[in-house]
Amino acid sequence: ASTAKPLPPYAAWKDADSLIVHSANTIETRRSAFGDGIITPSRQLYVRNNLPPPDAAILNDRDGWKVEIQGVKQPRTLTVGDLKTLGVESIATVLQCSGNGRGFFPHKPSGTPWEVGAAGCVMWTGVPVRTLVEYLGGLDGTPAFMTGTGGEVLPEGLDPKSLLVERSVPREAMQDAMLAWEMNGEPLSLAHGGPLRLIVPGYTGVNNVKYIKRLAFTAEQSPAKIQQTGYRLTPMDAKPSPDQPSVWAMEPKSWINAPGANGQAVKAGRVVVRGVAFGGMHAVKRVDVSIDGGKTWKQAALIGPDLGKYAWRQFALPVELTAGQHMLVSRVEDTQGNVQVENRFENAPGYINSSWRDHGLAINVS
Ligand code: MSS
Repeated sequence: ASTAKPLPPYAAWKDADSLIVHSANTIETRRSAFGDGIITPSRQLYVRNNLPPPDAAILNDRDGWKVEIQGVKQPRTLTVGDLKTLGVESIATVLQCSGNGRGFFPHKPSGTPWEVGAAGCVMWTGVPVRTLVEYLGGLDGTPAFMTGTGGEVLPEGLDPKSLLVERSVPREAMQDAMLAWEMNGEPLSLAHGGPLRLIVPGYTGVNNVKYIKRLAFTAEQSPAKIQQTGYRLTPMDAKPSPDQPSVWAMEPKSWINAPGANGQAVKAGRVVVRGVAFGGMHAVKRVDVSIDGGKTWKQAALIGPDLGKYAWRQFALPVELTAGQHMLVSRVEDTQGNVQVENRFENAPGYINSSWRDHGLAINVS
């Protein structure tokens, strides 16, 4: 459309046709652009930055990038080059913004009105945090949190705590966490946090700190605003406060991407309904699909490879569609018996919308 905003320079290499540019720091994948492959191609993956990304010059010497490790027996500053000598693993995770699905909240929370596209399934390569901690002599005591600090240069004259991207997650999350330097088989781009990024599998996007310059095991949560009052499940009529639950673990969620997303034409007859499903912290057990808005359900097949419990699964169900309006919905169940919620959990900032109703795909079959 003529009103479409251009991709910002740091993301100019992305596929504009697959993306909705809400702003220079919020770029969403179109529902019709997810495709049927399990890994979301980097050129189609959403972008969210709370601050403008650092200068691209930080990628000139990737192996020279420094990260300070604290809260271990032998605290040290290591370079990416050093990290590469310690170990390497790959893990596929769903990267999903805490506010994905915010656009379906009827009270129109402030923030980007993401629909389904602030999410993707990504392959990361780097060193496991537990390998790093072991190398540095183990944890110093039993700190409650793992805290990652983003490497953005903050403007002067403002309280750094009001801007700093620093997030704390419960210490247990270190078991599967990684410091990653590669994404989908390529050196990590600036848009996605290169040269080095913290990956916290199962946790929402904001906890996956880009351009990480410090990883600390801490007794307290970060004093940064983004931790203290930002990203909290604030009740509808309340003010954000540190005693409200922090946005951490993701919930079981699925949605349908085809046929008919973004107004694509659908002909009556046999079609294959396709979508993606994930459990958040646990593997997907099954996905059910309904073509009548949730009145009747049929179990879909999980297709494609299983890339582990933090990745999403693709699902497919062949159906016969008659001409007219149809509401396609899907519902996932994880291996622990947790079922995707029917209705969103109302909260003022519009986080963690996992409602299968909200994510229904209304199509017009001719
Ligand atoms: N990191 C940093 N350093 N900075 C910023 O800003 N953001 C967040 C994460 N990390 C940031 C970081 C968010 S918020 C998100 S989602 C994510 O990131 C995204 O990613 P990508 O790659 O897609 O862009 Mo919401 O929850």
